[in-house]
Amino acid sequence: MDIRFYHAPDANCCERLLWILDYKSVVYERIDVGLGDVGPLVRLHSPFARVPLMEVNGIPLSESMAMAEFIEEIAPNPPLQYTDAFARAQVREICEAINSSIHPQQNGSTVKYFHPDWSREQMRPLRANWLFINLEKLQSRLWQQSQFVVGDQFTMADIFVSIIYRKALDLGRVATELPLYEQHWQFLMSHAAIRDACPIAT
Ligand SMILES: N[C@@H](CCC(=O)N[C@@H](CS)C(=O)NCC(=O)O)C(=O)O
Repeated sequence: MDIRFYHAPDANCCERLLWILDYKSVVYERIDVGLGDVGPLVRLHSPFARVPLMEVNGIPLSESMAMAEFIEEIAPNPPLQYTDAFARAQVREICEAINSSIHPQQNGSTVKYFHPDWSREQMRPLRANWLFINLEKLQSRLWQQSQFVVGDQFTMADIFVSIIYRKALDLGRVATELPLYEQHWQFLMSHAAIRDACPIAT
């Protein structure tokens, strides 16, 4: 299978996928594009001209959640999902909370739509605050059985959660404001196989 992955720096949706691809040692070609200017191919095949975009045997696939589930199906080992149907739904619940309920409102192009005169620098406090208040709300649903986000294994939910947490820090929040997320991040980084595949490992 021929996989090309269009990636932009600082794009947390891309970081989710890089982590998944590398954790599973999937072979792919990475193509770097700009976050502000994604280039003609991404503009043509991604309905909202956003990254990530994947091409599988030349056929485009957008949306990071769809890509994450596709990769899980073609490369099930090491797993980033459970076999039990309800546990799988719980993993998706958290991924979708990040992907659908938290991430879109702070996206650069969304904020630009409502504040066309703002520079990227001016957007940072609003974006950071949105992430902070929603991560605070989400945390009651996390780490209920172990230090992993759902159940007792590393799953794609750990990846979605920790990547968006690190975005909140990039935008100006500090680790002491979200101590449970920081603890989770440090826990993940203490596992070599997890850390080595992480595109933003510290
Ligand atoms: N729901 C989409 C979101 C994609 C998305 O928002 N990508 C961001 C980077 S994380 C982007 O391309 N932002 C540039 C823009 O909004 O124009 C997915 O999960 O792939």
